[in-house]
Amino acid sequence: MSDRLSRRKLMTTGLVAAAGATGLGIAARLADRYGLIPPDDGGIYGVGETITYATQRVLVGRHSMAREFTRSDVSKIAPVKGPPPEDETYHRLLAGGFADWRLKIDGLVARPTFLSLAELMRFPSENHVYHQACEEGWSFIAEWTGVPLSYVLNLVGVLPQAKYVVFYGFDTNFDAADKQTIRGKWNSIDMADAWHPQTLLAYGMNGQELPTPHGAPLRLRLPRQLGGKSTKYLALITLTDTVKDIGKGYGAGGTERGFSWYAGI
Ligand SMILES: Nc1nc2c(c(=O)[nH]1)N[C@H]1C(S)=C(S)[C@@H](COP(=O)(O)O)O[C@H]1N2
Ligand SMILES: [Mo]
Repeated sequence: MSDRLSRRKLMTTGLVAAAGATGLGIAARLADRYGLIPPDDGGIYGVGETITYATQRVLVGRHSMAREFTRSDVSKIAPVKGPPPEDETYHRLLAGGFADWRLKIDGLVARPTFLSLAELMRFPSENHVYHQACEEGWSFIAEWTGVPLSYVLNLVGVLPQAKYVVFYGFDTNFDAADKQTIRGKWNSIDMADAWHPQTLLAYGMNGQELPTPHGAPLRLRLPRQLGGKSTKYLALITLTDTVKDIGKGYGAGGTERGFSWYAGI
């Protein structure tokens, strides 16, 4: 596939994803034109599945992948940004080896779910060696082990209206009754990044369990964006059609402090 053709395909895919909220019919027609109607289009999730399928298929292009390294490239030192949360619940769970920790997944999903670390570890796991860069200027290469976010999304069944996946770490008051008062380390990504094959829910780093300061028990790794988007110490993942009603409505805690929401590299 030529560069130009793959770029065009990518743009089309963006349109397909964007159409999710405004015109499912348009998305379906586009997907159809590109031969991306999946065999289960007539199934329960209908057009939603088509959008998912079309997005995944087209994005699995060489040009949209972050560079993968080998184990011998792993950096000797991995800096930390964002110390472990002070949250009491977090420290109780940490002391218990996270046996009682559950990842909650809710919002625009067919099956809201709680997953234990043991359950996540039983899912098909992947190792990725890629680069993580902080907006502060430092970076490192590490090997991450985990389950692709896409696997978990398929498990819970993403509803077609979903446009963003929102991640809340334990250093966020994510259970605030009033979403406007949410403060801390929450972030969101669009569905194209959510379905991307290199987007990982990581519980391992450099062949060990994920060290506490790097986000134990579970963190996001999103290699095509700056490290700040890779939320650590995960507690809750919510699928939503809008982020306007969360905090100041900019899509991330950091965005309220001046960082751009999209941090693609
Ligand atoms: N929950 C949470 N996630 C977070 C942060 C944080 O402070 N809290 N810091 C972010 C920033 S700015 C970066 S660069 C990376 C750092 O990851 P590391 O500590 O594993 O190097 O985590 C991101 N995820
Ligand atoms: Mo960062």
